[in-house]
Amino acid sequence: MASDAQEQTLTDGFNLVLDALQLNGIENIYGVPGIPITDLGRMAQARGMRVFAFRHEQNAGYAASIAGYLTQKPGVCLTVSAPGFLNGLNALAHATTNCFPMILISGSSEREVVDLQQGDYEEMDQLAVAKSVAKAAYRVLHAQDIGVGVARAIRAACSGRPGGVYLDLPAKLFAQTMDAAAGKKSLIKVVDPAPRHIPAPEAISRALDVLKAAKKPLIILGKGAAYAQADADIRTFVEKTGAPYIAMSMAKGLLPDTHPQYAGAARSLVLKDADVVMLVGARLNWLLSHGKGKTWGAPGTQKFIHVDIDPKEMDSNVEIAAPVVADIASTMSALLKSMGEAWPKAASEWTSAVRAKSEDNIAKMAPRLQNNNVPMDYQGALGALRRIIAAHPDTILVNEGANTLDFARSIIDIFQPRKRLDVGTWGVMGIGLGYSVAAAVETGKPVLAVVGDSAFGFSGMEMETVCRYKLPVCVVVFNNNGIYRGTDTNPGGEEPAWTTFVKGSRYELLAEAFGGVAVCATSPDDLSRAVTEALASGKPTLINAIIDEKAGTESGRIGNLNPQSALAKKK
Ligand code: OXT
Ligand code: ADP
Ligand code: MG
Repeated sequence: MASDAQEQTLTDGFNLVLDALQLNGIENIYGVPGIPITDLGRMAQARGMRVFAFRHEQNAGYAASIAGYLTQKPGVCLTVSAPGFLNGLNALAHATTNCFPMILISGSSEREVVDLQQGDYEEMDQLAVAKSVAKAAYRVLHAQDIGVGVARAIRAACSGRPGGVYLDLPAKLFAQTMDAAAGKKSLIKVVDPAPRHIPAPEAISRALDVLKAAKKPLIILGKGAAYAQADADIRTFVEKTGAPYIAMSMAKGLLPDTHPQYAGAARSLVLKDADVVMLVGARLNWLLSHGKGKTWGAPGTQKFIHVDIDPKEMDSNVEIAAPVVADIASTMSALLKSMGEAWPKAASEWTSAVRAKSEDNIAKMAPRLQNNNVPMDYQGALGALRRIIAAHPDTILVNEGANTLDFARSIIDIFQPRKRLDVGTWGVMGIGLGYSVAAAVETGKPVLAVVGDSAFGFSGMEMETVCRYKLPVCVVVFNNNGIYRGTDTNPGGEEPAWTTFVKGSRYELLAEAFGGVAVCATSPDDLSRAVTEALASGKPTLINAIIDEKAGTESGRIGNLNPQSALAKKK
């Protein structure tokens, strides 16, 4: 047996992992316990770290991913081996795809047994599986390498284009011991985890030349711009150009959506008619129709300026006349410096035409947002929520669904940066409750989650998590009895159509089950009252909002992506 003196000088894998995280300012962990990581969570809690246990790793992973987006520090998700790891992997892929810094730490089984495929408990070569969806993936086999492993994971997650990193920690590692002083020395505090990428002066002057020559400039802000936290400079830059701008969904609120230059309500017009388009932290992917086709102007009539930290993004879909490969914060300050005091504002012919179109669309929409119809339509229900967000602009809106997503995006104005969190690049259902938990934890702000009834089903059990941690989260389920609509019938028999759910489902009872506030809202007035109360009380609340089951459309605003709409066009 070791003497007391000897024991005091030893440390172990458990402690070194936690030491390494804390040394780098990571104090929150999202996960699900089990072999071999249960004690890691217990020890983290004993140190005063915050460990949020979920009911499913996918939701813990989404929480970690959005924690990374909101804080610029990697969000950490902790899972058990094989099945837990795989449940978390979806979120890791999501983080990589959306450029959010995240680390998925999974316990794993014994290397010797796994590699010989001898059937270990939860046997899987997790590192190999993770590699294809992670920005980087590492495995640590020795206690003395934990510091390096964690440091590399942090640097990989945060630097350049952020993304999801996998860190594989085999069970044996946690129990390894080593001299405590040597262990301490082996840890690394990552210096400057996201080094600035300063734009080249010629890239800045090229971009400004293109911008200056524009007759009809347009700025598109994406979630990379929101992530960059260069809010004041972005606003100053946009205002200095006088150009119309649109915000991709999670960039809404970088400048308030009520800003006179905001052209969200003239989206089609500006994408088609602009002669110079400046992308800031937004990719020309499917969400922007790849920068070509009928959404855009005729080929060759539009020039692109693209600010992005990843050089591979340039020319990925169309020619980029002025690439600025750099970080957005450095780019904005360089642009502002070079623009000087007397930068010409965008021509008023263009800005007035855009403004007129926006005002026209906004005026057309306005009366529908006032309706108090029962059953509710999307406009009536979201009109009520729009007024609440306008009155409480620091509320974080989490939004998923199809119609519930698409209507909310255009109806609910956002007033502050990083206050709208949604399905992101993959249009994924299931982010709702995970995002809500992390948004509340990381920011301390109230959260309003507006989710379709299908979307809610992917993470609904986390209502227990919300109630357990007593988080100020109000979930509104837009209950239209199904995916897109509740009216489908099965063309081939008696069983329910595969897009429909039990009619009249009582989603609110899930809150009641866990001691939260449960409300069924049948009118916009009801909904308004219930949400106002929830935000005022900060109590976990679930509101079942009854939406007309006929009100939605197939796939919301992206029905054109269904193969049958291509078939219909051919016929
Ligand atoms: O300019 P024009 O005239 O074009 O008009 C535009 C704006 O100018 C105008 N506008 C305004 N007018 C007035 N006032 C204001 N303030 C204003 N603002 C804007 O409005 C229009 C539209 O503007 P918008 O929205 O900016 O522009 P547009 O053209 O829509 O933009 C294009 C896009 C592509 C950028 C945009 O549409 C977009 O961001 N779309 C994202 C779509 C998306 O990601 N959808 C989610 C996926 S759908 C599907 O896959 C679903 N699934 C399958 C599934 C998924 N996804 N995941 C997993 C893990 N498994 C399965 C499922 C299961 S959805 C789904 C469930 C759905 O059912 P639910 O019950 O949850 O939801 P319900 O549908 O409600 O029942
Ligand atoms: P959206 O969906 O809002 O259009 P995307 O996720 O497509 O946004 O694009 C975000 C882009 O922002 C990515 O290409 C990413 O490389 C870039 N990005 C993220 N952070 C920064 C940063 N700090 N500086 C520059 N570019 C960034
Ligand atoms: Mg629905």
